[in-house]
Amino acid sequence: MTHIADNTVLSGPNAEYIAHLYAEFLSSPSKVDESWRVFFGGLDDEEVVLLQELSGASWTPAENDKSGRGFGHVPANDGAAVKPPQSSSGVTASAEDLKAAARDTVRALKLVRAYRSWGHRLADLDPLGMMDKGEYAELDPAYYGFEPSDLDRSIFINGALGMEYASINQILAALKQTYCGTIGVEYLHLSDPEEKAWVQERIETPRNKTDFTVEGKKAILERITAGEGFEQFLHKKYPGTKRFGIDGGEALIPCIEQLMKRGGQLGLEEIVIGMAHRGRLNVLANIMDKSFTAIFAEFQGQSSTPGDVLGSADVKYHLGTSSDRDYDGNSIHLSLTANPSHLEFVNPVVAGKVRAKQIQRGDAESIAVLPLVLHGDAAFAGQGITAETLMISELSGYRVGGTVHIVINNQIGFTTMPTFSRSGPYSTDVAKMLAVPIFHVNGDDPEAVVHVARMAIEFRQKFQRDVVIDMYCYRRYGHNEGDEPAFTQPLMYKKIAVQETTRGKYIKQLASEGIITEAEGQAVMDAYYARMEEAFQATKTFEPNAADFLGGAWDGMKVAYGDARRGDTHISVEDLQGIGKVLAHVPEGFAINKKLQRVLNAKNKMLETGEGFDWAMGEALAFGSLLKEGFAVRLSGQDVGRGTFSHRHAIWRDQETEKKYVPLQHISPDQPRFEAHDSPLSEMAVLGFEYGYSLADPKTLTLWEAQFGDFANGAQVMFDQFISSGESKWLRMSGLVVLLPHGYEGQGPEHSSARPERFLQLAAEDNWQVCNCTTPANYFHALRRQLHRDFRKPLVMMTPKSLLRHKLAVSDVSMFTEGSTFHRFLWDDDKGKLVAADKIKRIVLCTGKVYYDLLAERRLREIDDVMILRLEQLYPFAHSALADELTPYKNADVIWCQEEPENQGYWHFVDRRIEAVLSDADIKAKRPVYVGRVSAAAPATGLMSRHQAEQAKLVDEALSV
Ligand SMILES: Cc1ncc(C[n+]2csc(CCOP(=O)(O)OP(=O)(O)O)c2C)c(N)n1
Ligand SMILES: [Mg+2]
Repeated sequence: MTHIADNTVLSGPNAEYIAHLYAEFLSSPSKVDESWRVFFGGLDDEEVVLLQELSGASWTPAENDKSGRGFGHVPANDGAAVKPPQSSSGVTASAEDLKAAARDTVRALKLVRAYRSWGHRLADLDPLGMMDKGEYAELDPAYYGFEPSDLDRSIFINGALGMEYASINQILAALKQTYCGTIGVEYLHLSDPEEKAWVQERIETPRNKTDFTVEGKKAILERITAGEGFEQFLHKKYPGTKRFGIDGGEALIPCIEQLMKRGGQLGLEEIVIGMAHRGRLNVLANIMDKSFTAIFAEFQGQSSTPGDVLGSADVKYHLGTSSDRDYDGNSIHLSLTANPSHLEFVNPVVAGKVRAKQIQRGDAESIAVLPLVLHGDAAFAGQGITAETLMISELSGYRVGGTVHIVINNQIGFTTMPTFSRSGPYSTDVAKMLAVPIFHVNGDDPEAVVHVARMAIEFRQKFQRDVVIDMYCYRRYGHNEGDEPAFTQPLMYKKIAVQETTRGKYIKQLASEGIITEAEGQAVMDAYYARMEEAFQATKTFEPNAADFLGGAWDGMKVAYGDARRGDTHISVEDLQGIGKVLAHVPEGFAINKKLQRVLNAKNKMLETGEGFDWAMGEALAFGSLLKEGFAVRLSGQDVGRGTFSHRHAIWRDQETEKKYVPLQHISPDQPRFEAHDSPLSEMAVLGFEYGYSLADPKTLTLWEAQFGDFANGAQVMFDQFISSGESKWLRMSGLVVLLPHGYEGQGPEHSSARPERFLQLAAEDNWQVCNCTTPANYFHALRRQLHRDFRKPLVMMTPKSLLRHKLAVSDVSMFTEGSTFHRFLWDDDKGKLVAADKIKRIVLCTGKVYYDLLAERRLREIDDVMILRLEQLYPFAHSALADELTPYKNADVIWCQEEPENQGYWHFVDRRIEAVLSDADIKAKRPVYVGRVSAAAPATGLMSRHQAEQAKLVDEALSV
């Protein structure tokens, strides 16, 4: 290869000249001489692109460019033959020199690109030095044809890495510093050119390093000392007690500290943190400022909340809390979300909370409130909820302006090594789906960790997108501190046993830099220890503060009380008419769908006659009236805008333009938000998000609707671990409404049952409400009741399918207005036509749609001595009201009739409860008798004929005394 003495040979004009020749070559190869033809013909696609970039011209493909390489436009040359431009020294470069230079340049740039792509694979990420990095030919200059003798030659690289010219050796040094030090950056997968350029510039210019001031370095030391000191203190005082220590990953503490500090400078005011077990106590103490004394008291088995607080309490590494931190005058409010043991499931809950807080603050840019989620390496890679939560992060209904993720990558999951934990090289690979930067960093280089944290928060605040920090570290002890890790990882733990702590290493580094002496480093620890020792002594006289409960947005709320709990939920006739008009009004110029117009006509008829209000109208009136009263409404789930069963029509589409119109956004000029979001096809993340939203905002009616009720089991963890038990475990209320379409209508095993038995089995200690309403008005009151009481309880509502359009399942205007309210059970519609109470032979207790089947059949058979009573609310069970109701029917037998198989539905839940009611009511029947489908493995048959036969049989049995 030719050596080129004049290193300006491929400066701008020459590059442009070559590009020009190339364009000529493409339009007709014969336009350039043979040697150029050979040269150009030998370029691969990447080299062509590099050449194009090099010329600085923005070229558009010419018509005669058949190459598909986008290289057609010939730079203007006034038609004159193109001459090689002169170099700055006045020498005209020879064609051979130019070719050699061009070849050098494109190959050097290919090397640069390879490092940008793959350099992270050679980065020094593992503090234990055990990671197998592999070998990558593309990262070796020889791969591009550079011989050892070529390595010092100056090459034009057009500003890459901040250099115009550099030798391969210089280029390699810069690349290794930037991409293969203790930080590995994955960013070439970013699809937004501005974001990609920002990251590149941000890492390449300073060679991916911050030169910390002496103060900065001391602050980092102080924070890793806190991280280490806290764990060591607990290790000594409470040996063998589970704490899921951060030992080995102490750099987490300065990492979060930097996010807060830099974030505060960039407009951050609040952080909602979600995290796993690992390091949770340390974060509570060193980030959230939870008092050492309270933490130590918990280690001694005491509660850190006062004894009069109800609830089951939870283990110390799960509870939520909040606090305020101050940085250079920027105050940051922190709240740590309570989480269950189930790893990663807190992620969407955090996002939902953040969304609610952003709306409360009017933080439209998502600058003020940040979700910060910490993960374990195994959990992040393994749990599907990670992907689901990432997937919803950029959707308009669920955006929170980017989450900062920190993976505490201790290179192990319990006893499982990374090779068995994931298919890809990194535990963070799933995050690539978002095309956001991923910073891998060696946790034993705390300065690198802090540098990365700074870039991460800058990226998030600038672009409002997720960003991932993957902090490689190790786990000094077993999975918990009582475990023996050498059973399974003997070699790793031999290494860890002799591994000096991050803090120890950093003190040595600072000493070698002349910043502190080792003794001064120790003094930082001694001071921290003294504070903890003092706090430890104080546990003897520890009195817990008032529980962190019902503050802020929850001010004025109480622990639930009372029996009927109706709330004041009726509305005035004027309001009903006013809201109804808005719901049926088509704005000027809006091309309404013809079928929808018929639905609106029906609504108008309801308003005119005051009769026949259907389910959708009842719901819309509930939403509209709440909006009118100043409560926001947020509904999300699959296809909720139209409604799975085409009944809701909360969002209309202009038939010409597809423009959206949302009637409930036009209730009054100053109304709060009405949001209806068609969710992605996820149950878990979306339900978790809405639950989180409801935790942060008691003034918004927050609803999640399943497409069919049975799909709710795809979100089972949310029901079990959060919604049903959150208040008891963590003292966190939620007024979330869950709508679950349910009913036996011959649609087969998968679309009949919302599995009410599951929700009833979870019902205890007043944890939630489980309802199955049969009238639009009762549904209306149930929804409004969610906000018209001074406590919040989740509501799980079985909702109808065929009843959406059933002639009898309607309400009239009086059922919404003065004097109306929610009813926990509903009387027989034909009560007045039945025989006197003491002559009634049978009471059929039931819930839901089967009531209408029973009513129709009884009318057909003209039976007048069987009364049907509907339970509209299964839990809390209206024991005394039902006893009062049944008392007059002294001579009746009592059956429970359900459509569901005996092992499913409500029977096992109501059986003993009804028995107790009968005993209190002192009537002849001592026990209810079951009528319904026989026990079955699947919820329903897939055969219509069998379904109908079963249904007819159970109705017949229920009515045959
Ligand atoms: C969903 C779920 N499955 C299983 C477990 C049991 N478990 C607790 S910790 C753990 C290992 C987690 O590994 P990693 O995510 O790497 O975190 P680390 O403990 O290493 O910090 C497992 C499997 C759990 N908590 N949650
Ligand atoms: Mg791990």
